Amino acid sequence: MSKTLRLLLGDQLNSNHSWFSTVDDSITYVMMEIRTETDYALHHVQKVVGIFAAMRAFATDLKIKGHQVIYLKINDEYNLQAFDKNIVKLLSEHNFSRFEYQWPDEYRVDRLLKNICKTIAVASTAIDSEHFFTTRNELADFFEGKKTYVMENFYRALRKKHRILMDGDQPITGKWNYDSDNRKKLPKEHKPAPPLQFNNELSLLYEEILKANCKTIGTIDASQFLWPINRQQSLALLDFFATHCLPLFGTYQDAMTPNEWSLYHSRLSFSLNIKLVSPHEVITRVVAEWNLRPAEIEFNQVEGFVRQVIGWREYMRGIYWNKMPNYATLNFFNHQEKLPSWFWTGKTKMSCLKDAINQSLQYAYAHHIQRLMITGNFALLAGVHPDDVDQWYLGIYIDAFEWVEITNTRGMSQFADGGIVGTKPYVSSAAYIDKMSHYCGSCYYKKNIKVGEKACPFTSLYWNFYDRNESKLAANPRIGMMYNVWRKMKPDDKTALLEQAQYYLNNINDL
Ligand code: FAD
Ligand code: DLZ
Repeated sequence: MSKTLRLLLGDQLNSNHSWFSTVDDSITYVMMEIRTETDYALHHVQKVVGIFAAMRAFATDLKIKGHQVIYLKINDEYNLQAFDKNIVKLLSEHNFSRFEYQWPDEYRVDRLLKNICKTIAVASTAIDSEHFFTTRNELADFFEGKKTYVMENFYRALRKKHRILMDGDQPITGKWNYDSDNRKKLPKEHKPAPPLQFNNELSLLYEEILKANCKTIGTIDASQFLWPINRQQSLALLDFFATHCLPLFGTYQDAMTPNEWSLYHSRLSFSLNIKLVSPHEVITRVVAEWNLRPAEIEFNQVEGFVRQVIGWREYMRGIYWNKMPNYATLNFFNHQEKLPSWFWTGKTKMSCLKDAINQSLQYAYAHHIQRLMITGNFALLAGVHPDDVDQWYLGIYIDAFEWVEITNTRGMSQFADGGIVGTKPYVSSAAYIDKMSHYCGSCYYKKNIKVGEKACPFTSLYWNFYDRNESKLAANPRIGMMYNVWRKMKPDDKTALLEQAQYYLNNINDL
């Protein structure tokens, strides 16, 4: 009997994949916990534990269904700790005559697997992971010949193509995008529903990871691991989101407040990115909820969510496959600074950054506006090298995989791509942070003070950013207005702001 070895990666846990529709004794699946993957970034400990737990649960499930599975644990002595070494060894030891894999989501692994196939003596094939709405090249084809890649156009085309919230060729309500309704601050006394957390007992797995000496960041309560680690829990989280969070998702999508770490966000990104649920299932469930409760759930809530999943998520993936590997080298502003040391500890006097970083260390999660307008905003204003920024984001979040991390970080957040993903840099002074959050009231720094000991660093760094990048940004029509304000400022005020910014940049680790 000719035998086939099929590789499954840690983010390919799609139980609905056509591979699993029949049980075939000539096929063996291999899954491996390996050091090349635990070590390519300084991952959050919850990310490593979560992925290993989900991989193990998936392998067990496959075995229960009758599939043949080889599972290499991190401390197994015959584990050679790299995809290529383990595959070559397994092929020869078990006399496989074929090797198959699903197209990976990451460029590095894509190259690696293609190279393996060139060196092994057996036939090989790769197929789609059957997860996304779009193919790897769909965005490139859609924008062929265009100078800019406008996300909104791609999003509308996908809504039409997949008939989501549509009435024939038109959006069901007559309007495509409700973003302008989705920028409310959380009322002071408002208490969101507590997030659904799971109590997975993963202490033994955590001990194995400690024994393997994998270097990680962040904290964990492994006896009550809170993230979903299987399909059933992922579907429960989706259900929880649709029932309890969707009604206010859009309204408070951009809001930030201390001690509420996820507000009305879905926290589905981990389950989605490792493919325990599909974007199709997520959209279907959410649209069904809106159809059931149209009086309770305003349209801006559901449209806002759908836009994140079929708009931004698919768009970022398309940009990644269109622009890699060059994308990873882009540094439009030629930023060279190091990430402040407190990004790794949360020990800063700035209330917003302290909260966003500490919650990231505690939960391996921050919501989009915390990532974009707090940590990302600060890194950009401080002129941090995009490589450093990428390394931080690629490690710290449980949902961080390069295809969606780098496009958001280097692209949307750091504008290091010079405007492929975004039309302008996402920077702000204290005013925006105060408008959208409750951080400033309790901060050591004062939002209204521009210079002096208690001046909020965001404000002087903001003007310093515009001043030092004038030659690159002044012609951008979306920010011309800021340059008018800057030019009209009194020379003494400008000098004071720039001196204040320089002082902060010189003492960045002490802020
Ligand atoms: P919700 O707010 O509930 O949104 C629903 C879903 O929409 C998310 O689960 C996600 O799948 C999708 N989504 C929302 N925004 C985006 C976006 N900008 N790009 C792609 N998909 C989106 N997302 C990741 O999945 N992995 C990352 O490594 C990652 N890194 C980021 C780095 C930076 C600097 C920024 C600004 C954003 C990053 N994002 C990343 C996008 C976004 O912040 C997260 O998807 C979101 O916070 C995940 O939380 P959630 O599931 O509660 O999202
Ligand atoms: C992120 C990650 C980690 C930490 N560990 C593993 C692992 O041990 N084995 C594995 O197959 N996958 C792991 N992953 C996910 C991979 O890094 C991911 O599959 C690739 O980046 C492709 O997206």
